Amino acid sequence: MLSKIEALLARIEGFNSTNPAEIEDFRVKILGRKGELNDILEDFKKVAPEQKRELGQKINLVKTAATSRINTLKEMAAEAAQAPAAAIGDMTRPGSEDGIGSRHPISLVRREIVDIFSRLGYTVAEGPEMEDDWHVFSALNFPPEHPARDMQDTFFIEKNPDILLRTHTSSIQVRTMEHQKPPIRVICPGRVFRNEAISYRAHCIFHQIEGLYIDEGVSFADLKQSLLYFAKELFGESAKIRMRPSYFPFTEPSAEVDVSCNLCGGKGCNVCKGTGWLEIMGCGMVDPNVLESNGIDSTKYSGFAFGMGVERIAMLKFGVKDLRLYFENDVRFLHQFDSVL
Ligand code: 2U9
Repeated sequence: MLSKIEALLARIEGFNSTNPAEIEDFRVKILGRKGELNDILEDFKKVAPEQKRELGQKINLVKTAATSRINTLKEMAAEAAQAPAAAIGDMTRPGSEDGIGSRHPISLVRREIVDIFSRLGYTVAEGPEMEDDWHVFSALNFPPEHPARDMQDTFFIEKNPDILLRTHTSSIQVRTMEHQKPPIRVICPGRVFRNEAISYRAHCIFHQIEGLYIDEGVSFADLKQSLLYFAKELFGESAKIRMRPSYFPFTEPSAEVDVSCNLCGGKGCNVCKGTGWLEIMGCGMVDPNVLESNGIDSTKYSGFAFGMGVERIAMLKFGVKDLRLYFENDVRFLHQFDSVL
């Protein structure tokens, strides 16, 4: 009988539940009229008088333990039932905002630019950020003494001056020409790296989009018309462009492209510094030396190329005055572009 009492005590102490129905079942099973404690009390009647004192105390202990355990569990069950309501709190309060992210303004503008050129039949090409001298400089007609080849301007990989971080995405077009014959029509977005002091208008990392079109009979007029279409798509139907002569090692002739200032309609304001024009990109006819270096017959084929900085275009489109904002990931800045598709 002693072992029966001790086994019951162990079960009572080990019982655990916050389910009110389970606790009540347990109570009936142990303390109820036909419960296990009453079975023990029936047996107790038959116990020898000299054992009654010790066993009687043990039975009382079981009864107290069962009552106390059941009451404690009932209280815990009641508290658990209250908890969800307490956690919900005031149900009339407005809900909290879902923390959904938004596209970065650079991604938005890059996608818009890529989409415009896709409509003109360009396909997207990408390439490595870590490059070699050939793909970034030599294949693009950079003379040996060009300043971009200097440690001051380009990030070279230590111990190997042949390996560097690309300073423009033109290396992608060079790689395209390695495995594709003309006609070639590619648009190349990517990050580029230049050893520049960081300021409101310059950063050592920025995003470029370059394009290349090579075929028989491609002319400067094709270049002009393509870029006018691009400017109208990006800045609106009233946009005009103008070209100013420039110089790049990889194009001849070369030009800087300005778009009419969309803020003042060309009258002159503080954004366009009174000129009515905003510089948006560079361009030119691919230098025959570049075509030949890349295995393309320059007597048969000609082409044009252009390049633009995505941060600069995004600054003009969104009126952002400090380029560093694009790299700081301040959500107060980024959330301003939530509704821009
Ligand atoms: C090949 C041949 C020619 C790409 C070009 C530019 C003009 C240009 C700058 C604009 C602002 C870079 O982001 S920026 O600093 N780019 O002005 N880029 S033509 O010409 C190429 C590219 C590849 C094979």
